[in-house]
Amino acid sequence: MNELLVKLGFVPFFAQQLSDLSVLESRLGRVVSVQRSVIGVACSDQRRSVELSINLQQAEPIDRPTVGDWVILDETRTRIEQVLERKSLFKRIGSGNTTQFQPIAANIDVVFIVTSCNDEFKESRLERYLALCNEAGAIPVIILTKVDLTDDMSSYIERARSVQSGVAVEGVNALDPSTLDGVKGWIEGNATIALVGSSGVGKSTLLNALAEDTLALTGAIREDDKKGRHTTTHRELYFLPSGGLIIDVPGMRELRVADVDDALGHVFGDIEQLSDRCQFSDCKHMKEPGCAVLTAIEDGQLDRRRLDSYHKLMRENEFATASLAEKRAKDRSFGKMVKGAKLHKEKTGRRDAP
Ligand SMILES: Nc1nc2c(ncn2[C@@H]2O[C@H](COP(=O)(O)OP(=O)(O)O)[C@@H](O)[C@H]2O)c(=O)[nH]1
Ligand SMILES: [Mg+2]
Ligand SMILES: [Zn+2]
Repeated sequence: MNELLVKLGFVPFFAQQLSDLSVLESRLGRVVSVQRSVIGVACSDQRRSVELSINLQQAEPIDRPTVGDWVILDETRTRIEQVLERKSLFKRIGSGNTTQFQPIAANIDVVFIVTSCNDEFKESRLERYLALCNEAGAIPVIILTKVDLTDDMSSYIERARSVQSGVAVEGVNALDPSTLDGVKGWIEGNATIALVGSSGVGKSTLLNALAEDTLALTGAIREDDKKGRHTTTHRELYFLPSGGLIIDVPGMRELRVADVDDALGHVFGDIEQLSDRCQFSDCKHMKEPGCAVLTAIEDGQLDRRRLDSYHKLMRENEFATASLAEKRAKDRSFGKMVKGAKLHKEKTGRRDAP
């Protein structure tokens, strides 16, 4: 197989989807950047700036190409004709009132959930990211940056480990390359990694350190609230000289969950396990008698904060999943109506409703 495609992360999963192998030469590529309607695609012969085919322009947002996607270009090599089936996808619900999924990063193997050893650190944010990451089908690793700025690194590590049983945690000073061995261990072969986390936590700094080059701009955080400015404004896929690819995902202010039932069960495995011992099989762990989860809180075995976070994500998930289902049903009946109108027109030549 073409060496450059392999370096780009091409694996048999994608090769199997090709009916015509001649596309390998210059029509198959990986999306490395998306900026409005201009899409950067790395092919084995060169990097191209292309647009979407008319069909893809009209497709649902989730079906349009995103960073990390494998795509096939048209004959003229100016438009994306097809997006190959994804092996994993980090997605989110769009901001505002739109109940629609937006693809964030496709075909990723590992997600580095980046957070720092200061006031930015919040268990509940990590739990939210973990749910999305488990749902995406990628391995999560929590990266704790700015260990050089705390005297109490071990307590941050302990808190990070508590958000999901067995989750990997690596502490780094992103400004000191000698602290990155643990992180590098997660970048095997030509794996694709997505960097997610609030702005200012050091994602771009970490990327530059791993690449041993200034690939992405970095920005100072505000002293008063430790929040970052949005220095990185678009998503891009970068090559690491040592092998592997990294997608720098700019800080997302709003990160709602949806369709993460199983993932929540995984993140909150401790609560799900306790709930087997609740008196009622449909116990919501609010104030029911014989609730093993509430007893665990009373006994100091479980944090109240964690149960609150679980309830919050469950509610949010139920709400979003319900509105997604409603939207899908609406789209389906709209689709039927359009189809019906077309059929009617074909039969009668008239355009009035059936
Ligand atoms: N002391 C220290 N500063 C860091 C570390 N990681 C990042 N920074 C600083 O934090 C600021 C924000 O970093 P940046 O990479 O732009 O964050 P991003 O928004 O997540 O991409 C910059 O001033 C970095 O120099 C770290 O591990 N230790
Ligand atoms: Mg950045
Ligand atoms: Zn219960």
